[in-house]
Amino acid sequence: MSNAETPTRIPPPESALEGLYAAHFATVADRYTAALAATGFDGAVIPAGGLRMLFRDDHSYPFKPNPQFRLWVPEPAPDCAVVFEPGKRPVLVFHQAVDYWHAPPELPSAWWARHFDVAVIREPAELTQHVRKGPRWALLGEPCGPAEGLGEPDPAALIAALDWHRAAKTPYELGCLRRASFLGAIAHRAAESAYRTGASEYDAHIAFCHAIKSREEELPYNNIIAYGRHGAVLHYQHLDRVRPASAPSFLIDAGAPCLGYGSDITRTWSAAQDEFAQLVAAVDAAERRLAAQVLPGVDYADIHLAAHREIAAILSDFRIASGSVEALVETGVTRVFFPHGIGHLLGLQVHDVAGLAAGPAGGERPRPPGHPYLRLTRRLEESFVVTIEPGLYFIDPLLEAARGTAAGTAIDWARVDAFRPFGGVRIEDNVVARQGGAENLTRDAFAALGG
Ligand SMILES: [Mn+2]
Repeated sequence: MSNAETPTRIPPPESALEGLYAAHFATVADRYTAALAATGFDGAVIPAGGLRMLFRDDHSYPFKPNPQFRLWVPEPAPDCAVVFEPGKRPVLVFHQAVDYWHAPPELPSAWWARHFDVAVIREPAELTQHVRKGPRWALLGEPCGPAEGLGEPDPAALIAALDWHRAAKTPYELGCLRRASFLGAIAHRAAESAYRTGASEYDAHIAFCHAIKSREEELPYNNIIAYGRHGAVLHYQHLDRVRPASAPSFLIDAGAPCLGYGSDITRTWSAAQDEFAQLVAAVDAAERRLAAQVLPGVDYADIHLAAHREIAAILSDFRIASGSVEALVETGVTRVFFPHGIGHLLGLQVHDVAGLAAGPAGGERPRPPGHPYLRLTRRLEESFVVTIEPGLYFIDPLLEAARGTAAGTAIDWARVDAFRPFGGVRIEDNVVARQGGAENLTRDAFAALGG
């Protein structure tokens, strides 16, 4: 973006999001009020969730708060809950155990806390004392104590009505996501530098975390750090401690957190100025064209289909496959090399909710036939935040399945073999649908860092 509406290029620190939170809080309260009324509930109990213990052990998995709770509370602690009744001040029921093994959570005094009445409990079971008898409650999450009296668990109609509206982000949420992209860009730079100076996958991962002072468990999802052929595994999960003798390419799919929101960014690098670097540049250029299509009113499935035409053109330009763009799409050649969706909604959850929803009353908007992995089929609206992530990979099992089929006859197998050691390319940005033009949070973030 370079027009006059460009937001401050370097996002403010988290404390500066304070000014946007009051309006966000009001919007969430309005959405809850409308959704509860539409589905016949008088109020909602929204637990943060608790610490899950390992089987027959005395310590826990990392705390991953309930996203419904996090929509309200930027800095959650375990075993808390929001109790919301339309027209009343929401109550934050705050669990502060008497516990000398752990540092007890401090009563929230941050900028967001003054929007709540805070009620301290010493045991999770005391939550029920803060839920009035009589009203019809919905229980949106897993209580840590007894669920009795806390309402109907996870009512589908209410969840559908609430989730539908999470696609369009409030200015506060956009601020969080803008900052998450900025932090992600900083960390990506650190990981790339580590790759270029001899680090292993594991060390590049640690460089990523260190650059933004994040613990692994705070990241929005597990980092995908893939050297060479590992890049052909879409969700490659190992972090090899030893750098391989040959690491001709580096695919990193990793995001940074900001108050519960996360970025989801992928870059691919070639070690040399070789043909794979040109392939990366071609996918990068296609990604920019696709990201520019993120506008209100656009059917997201059309961007996905446009991505297949982009991939077809690249396959043809690089003589990886032969045939017209239409033929390469129609015969399924592009699906061999680009076997996932073009992206998804992004927010409190990396694959954010209601991507396939037909409306606030539920139902599903079907995927285009033959595209089973597309996670978003809605028409974009102002302030929707999505990823755009075209890829082009050399995936052995998909290539083997194509050999001998109509798609296989279009593929130049010698060219495929030449590219296999590089694994694949994916380029992924986080983009806001805006009437005046797509706002690319990720490109803006890298640009703010210079380059
Ligand atoms: Mn993604």
